[in-house]
Amino acid sequence: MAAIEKRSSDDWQELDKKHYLHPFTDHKELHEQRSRIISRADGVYIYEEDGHRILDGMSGLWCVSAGYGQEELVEAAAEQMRELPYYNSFFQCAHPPVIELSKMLQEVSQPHLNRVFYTGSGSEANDTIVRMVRTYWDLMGQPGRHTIISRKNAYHGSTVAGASLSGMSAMHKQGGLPIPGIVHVEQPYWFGSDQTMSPDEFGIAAARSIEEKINELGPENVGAFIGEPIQGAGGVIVPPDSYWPEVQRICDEYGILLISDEVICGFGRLGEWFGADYFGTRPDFMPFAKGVTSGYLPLGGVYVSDRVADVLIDKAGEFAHGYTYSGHPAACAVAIANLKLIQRENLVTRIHDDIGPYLQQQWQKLTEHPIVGDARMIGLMGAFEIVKDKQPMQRFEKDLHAGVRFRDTLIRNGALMRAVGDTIICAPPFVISHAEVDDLMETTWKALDLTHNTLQE
Ligand code: PXG
Repeated sequence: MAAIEKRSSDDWQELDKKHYLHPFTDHKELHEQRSRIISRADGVYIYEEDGHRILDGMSGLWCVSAGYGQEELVEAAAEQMRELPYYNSFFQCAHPPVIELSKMLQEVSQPHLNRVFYTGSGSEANDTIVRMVRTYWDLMGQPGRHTIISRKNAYHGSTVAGASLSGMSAMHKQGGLPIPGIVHVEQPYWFGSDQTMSPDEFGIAAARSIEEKINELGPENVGAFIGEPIQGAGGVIVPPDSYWPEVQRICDEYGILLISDEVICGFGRLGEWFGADYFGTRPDFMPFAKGVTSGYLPLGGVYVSDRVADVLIDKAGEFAHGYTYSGHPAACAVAIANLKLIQRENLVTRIHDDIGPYLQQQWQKLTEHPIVGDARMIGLMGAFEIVKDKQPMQRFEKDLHAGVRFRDTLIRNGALMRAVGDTIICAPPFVISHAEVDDLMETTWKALDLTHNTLQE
């Protein structure tokens, strides 16, 4: 028997209004319009209740790497739920899926990342890290080192610690954040700067803002630096080449732990297994979520380096932290099936050598459009900037909502990307075909032309 009744779009929208509080949503605005009811999906396409087909250029919320309708992921969950739907790893217990997954995760990561702690989400992973960083330094006899440096416009989650690590002022205003001991420095967003420096000079300057903060606070008070290899939710901010090597140098010089937030970049998105591999950093922690299960079930976690894990294991006694769903067996089984699929189909190499370059080449051409000022794409993670003038660069007036206009036009024409202000971001499923890339780009050009026309009215 189906668990969910059949209802019309109107009925769903009405019930939604009455009973459902959405994440990151202005409900007044939502209720004046109507929610978009997505009722099924296959491959790279999602379908609205009325049958309208949309190419999902965001992989859900950056997570459906393997695409929709992968039977082996569905089967892995069903089989595991029949065998053992739930058991925990508290009180000296474990189960095969969580152990097997931990071994597989170690095999795809850098050699010093041998241990994994599980959570239900990326936010919980970052909460875990805040406690681990501070506990590590306590155990090392340096309890002053409780401050964690993050960046403006970063996104690290919505829990109290996750939102504090995030560098978004709108989030900090709600709920009295950030919590003490979390500070924010400059992001490496060259296009958003006054562009007086070369990108590489700007990258060094952005990294040096970390060093300045360390010296301002005193190195004995700083425990860690956290950054997304490429900032995702903030607008796919690709740092200049000079940035990450300089950040690594600073962390090494001051003995500060490096946290590479791999919730979006991890598991192949950039054509390498992790963003840290792409940029050549050696993190002490890697929070992950999303792509580990291709979003089919919720699972997150933290890779912990030997440097930190050895101390926690030897000296912490009981680390009093954990979740009911840490290492949920069905989620772990889906993650195992997902990693096997990515490996068998060589999806990471495919992004590196084939579909990545194919999309990147067409993406770059978008700068030939009169309202596109910059286009960037690494692996299958990209953005372009909608601008009024290119030289000197000038944005459209804010109240024209150029980004949202483009996004809505694009969706009406059958493809989906997200607007972060007038920055348009894109991260399609790894399985997207060449023909589907052509389809995505054709729809993008069409929506750009239509948006351009309405902006001139
Ligand atoms: N770190 C990073 C880098 C993320 O992108 C999280 C942590 C938190 O993960 P959870 O699983 O708790 O959501 C994220 C999540 C957007 C958007 O609009 C991005 C995320 C979540 C929701 C919306 O781009 N990223």
